[in-house]
Amino acid sequence: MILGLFGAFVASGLLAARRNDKVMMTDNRNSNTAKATALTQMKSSVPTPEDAREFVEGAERRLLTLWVAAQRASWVQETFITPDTEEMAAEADQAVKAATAELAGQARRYEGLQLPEDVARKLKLISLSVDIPAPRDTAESTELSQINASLQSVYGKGRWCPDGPQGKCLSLSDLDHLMATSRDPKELESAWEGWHAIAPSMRKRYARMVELANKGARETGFADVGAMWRSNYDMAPDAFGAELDRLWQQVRPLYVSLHAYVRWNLEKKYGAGVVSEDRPIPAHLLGNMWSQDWANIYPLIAPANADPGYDLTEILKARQIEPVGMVHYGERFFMSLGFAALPQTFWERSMFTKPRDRDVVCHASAWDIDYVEDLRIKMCIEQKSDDFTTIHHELGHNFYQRAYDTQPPLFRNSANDGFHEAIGDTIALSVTPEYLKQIGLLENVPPASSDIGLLMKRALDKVAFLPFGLLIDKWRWEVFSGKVTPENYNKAWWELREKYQGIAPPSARSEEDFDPGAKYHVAANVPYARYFLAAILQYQFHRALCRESGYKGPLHRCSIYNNKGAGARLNKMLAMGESRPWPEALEAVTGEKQMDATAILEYYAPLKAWLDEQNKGHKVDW
Ligand code: X8Z
Ligand code: ZN
Repeated sequence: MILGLFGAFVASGLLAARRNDKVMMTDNRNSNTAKATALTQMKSSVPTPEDAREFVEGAERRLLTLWVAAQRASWVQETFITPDTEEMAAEADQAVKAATAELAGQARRYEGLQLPEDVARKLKLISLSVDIPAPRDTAESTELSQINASLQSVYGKGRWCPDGPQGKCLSLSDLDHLMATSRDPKELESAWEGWHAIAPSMRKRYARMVELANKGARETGFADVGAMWRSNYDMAPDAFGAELDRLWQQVRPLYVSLHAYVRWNLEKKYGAGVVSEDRPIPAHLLGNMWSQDWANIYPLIAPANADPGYDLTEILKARQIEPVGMVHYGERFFMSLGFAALPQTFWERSMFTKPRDRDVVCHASAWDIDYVEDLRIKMCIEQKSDDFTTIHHELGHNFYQRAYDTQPPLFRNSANDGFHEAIGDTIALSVTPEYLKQIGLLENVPPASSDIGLLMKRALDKVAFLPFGLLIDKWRWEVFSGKVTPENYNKAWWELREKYQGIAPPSARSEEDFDPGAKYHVAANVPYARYFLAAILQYQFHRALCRESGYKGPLHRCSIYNNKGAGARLNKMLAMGESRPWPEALEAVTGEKQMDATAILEYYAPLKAWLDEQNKGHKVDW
């Protein structure tokens, strides 16, 4: 699936046994014949580039089989959470982790050899192919896989039962709806706290997971799991950290302007006793459980005289477009760019809506079960605008997966993980009023005077997300490095939330709580810097594809719908998979070799100027 991929490994018995054999041979034989034999064996054991190629190809065959088995087990667990499916998913995950560890250990034999680029790249990618590496010890690696599967289940089964477990309970979907629509601060605060109460039970297990995974990372040659995650970007881990900070500095002024405008408008709405220009914004008032997407409070802060003139949620409802119909709109967009239709099995095997009779992980994801054509999405789609966008996001993963399906298994991935997250979002940026009119969902395209409204709506989703996208892994990197210990998990979390997002918890929190665990990607161990990168990259891709299509107007009104030239350019990059360093993939679409936030700044430039005008006389920053 494209959220997690797999966890860890273990340099297993096989490798240990071989090492022991060698020791016995050299130690116990004293005759000249024995010495000569040992010498020949040592010579023949110096590996050649050909050996390395044979090794990686064998490793790929072995991993592919295990990956497919783990995907199947994981699909069943996430669409039917029971103790049995959890156990089966954990077992399949452990098999992947064990094999990866063993192969990563063996790959070190080829270090220092002059190798063809593709072979060297694959050797490096073996150890990076799991997100959570397991230690060599089988008992520990089993424990780690069980912890991971159980954290995922706790999250999937999470609900809030205000009147106790016998009373009526609210699922995350119910709570999402409440957070999006309620304007009662007390009710919002209770819902926020109710959901966050699922996480304290994860705390101990999370701390143990950190210990075990770090052990695995060290055994593979990384300082800790955070350093391992940062090593996956074709640059030194520290350089990657600096790159994120550089991009954040580029976009921070835009975020700060939006934050200030939202804060004083919320103060107007709720009063200074609830929100004040002197303090960070309370996290429960932003229309989203994690304050990561603020689009739901648009009506509270909508600019006067800039009504975008339509509301996609209303259109979907009025036209009775069902979940599967919404997915078809997404598919047709990709087809308009020249991509082939999704396979029949996609429609038969995907989970589009929340089943009524069982626990599932509703958090949206895209899957490529057999790494060739068994593409699926898993979502609990509702008739609303954000789900329309998320469908495009997920299909972006699926079309990427299919574009690279003829690459060797270790290259069947995106150029870097930010690319995978950015493709569907790039397409969703082309869901403009002009596009909606073209496909018959909208009668009149709103005039240019509506631009501030349109941009504001989008910025509340995309610009508001930026610091959140950054801080999740800032927190995890410090947790994995040991800078933040379990005694400080929550404190460190809220320090980062304040520092980057300028938000505060609705009520006092303590180390009894485990607020990071109330976010899916922490419970499920999915690295998160990818979403920050995607939030920047999607505008870079959008700008390049719009140029390719010959478009000349403002970026936020450009749609590449129906443009085969743009589609071909995009496909060129997708088909490369992870076979080349990501700057080359970026260049294939944009002609640029650096990730660069000037495209997102250009996109929102009219809004930024407008916000700065409105914010005059108000406090900016926190
Ligand atoms: O997890 C997702 C996707 C699946 S890869 C729905 N996203 C992040 C989130 O929900 O936190 C997309 C935006 C950020
Ligand atoms: Zn995604």
